Amino acid sequence: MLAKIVASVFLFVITFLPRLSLADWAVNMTEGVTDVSRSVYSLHMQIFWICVAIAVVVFSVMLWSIIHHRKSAGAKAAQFHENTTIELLWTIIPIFILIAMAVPATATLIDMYDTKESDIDIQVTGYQWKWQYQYLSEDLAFFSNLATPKEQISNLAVKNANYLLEVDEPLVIPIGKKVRFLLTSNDVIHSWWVPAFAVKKDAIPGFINEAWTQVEEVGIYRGQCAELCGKDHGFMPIVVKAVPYEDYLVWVSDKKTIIAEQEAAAARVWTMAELMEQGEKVYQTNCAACHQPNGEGISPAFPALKGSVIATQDQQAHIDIVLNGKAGTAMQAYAAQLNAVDLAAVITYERNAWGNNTGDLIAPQYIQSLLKDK
Ligand code: HEC
Ligand SMILES: [Cu+2]
Repeated sequence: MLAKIVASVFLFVITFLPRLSLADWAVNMTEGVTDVSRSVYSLHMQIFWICVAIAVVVFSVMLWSIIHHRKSAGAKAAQFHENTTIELLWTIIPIFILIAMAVPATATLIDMYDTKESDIDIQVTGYQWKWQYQYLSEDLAFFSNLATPKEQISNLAVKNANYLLEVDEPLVIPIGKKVRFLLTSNDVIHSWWVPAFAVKKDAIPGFINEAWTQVEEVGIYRGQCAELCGKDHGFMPIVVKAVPYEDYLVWVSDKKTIIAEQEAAAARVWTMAELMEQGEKVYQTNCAACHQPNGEGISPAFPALKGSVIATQDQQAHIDIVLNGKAGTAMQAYAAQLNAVDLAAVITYERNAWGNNTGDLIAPQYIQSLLKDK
């Protein structure tokens, strides 16, 4: 019997040994890079060791009792009811243990909830399936989309080191400043989770939740949506770039210039080839998750655009659904998400890709006039 147990334990260890020896194989939480994340970590370790101590005491007493008072050794059960001393002990000791755990836990929670006196406020909005970041005092807003190429997702190419944890536009924040996040959602419940900051907060439509962080070290920190939010829940990662404050200021002004230039580009004349090229990019980033890269959709949830009535005939209906979405469906209003050039490009693309050879060119200037009327 004993030999058998030893053998199976040995087998178990042998099976898992190669995994244990992997350099980056870690089971514990990350310590993170903020005061809060470190206190969360040490709280976790404190409580973990309290649990270990309790387990050692309880199981030792149990094992000792099982072995020394077994029936085969002639043990007779003591027959008694009520023992005030024991009952007091097993009530009072756990109370002290609980208090010892509650005091540091409450202190950490109060700290996490203290969003007062922030230096920078950023509204984070969850969308199916991307994040929008709005710098409230800067009049600056943009979307952050998954950047992992489709070929890697479908196992047609070698996966990057940061597979599914990379985005086109990371959130940029300065180190040494208190950054407050106001979290909400445009559609379903998402959750914004960056383990290195110990920030994990639900983004709920119609509500604003608050969280904050103050990062000390320059670096790139990665996270994920932590609330099952539909088909591409696993494809809306979070990337935060923490940079020195001066670099942050430069980034803000550069970013604003780029956005202004992109908006100004709507005024010029765009050729079919330019719009198709830009449109394909916009489509793959924003639309392909539902309508699929080949425009065939996923029946019955997401309609095909290849050969669809709207995408091949009624131009106004096409523009309308892309700009305004369709209430009560997963089709979002893109007027608030994309600029005039990208909207015109993606509509032109849909009307001419996959054999939708309408030859229609939607001018960015026209879309811009529609956006202005809103
Ligand atoms: C989250 C999923 C999703 C994404 C992303 C999405 N759509 Fe849609 N789209 C839908 C759904 C669902 C419908 C069907 C709405 C309905 O019930 O009529 C639809 C309908 C459409 C239609 C009408 C098709 C027809 O023939 O009825 C067009 C055109 C369209 N979408 C374009 C776009 C464009 C352009 C983008 C990207 C900028 C996009 N969609 C992104 C889900 C999505
Ligand atoms: Cu989500």
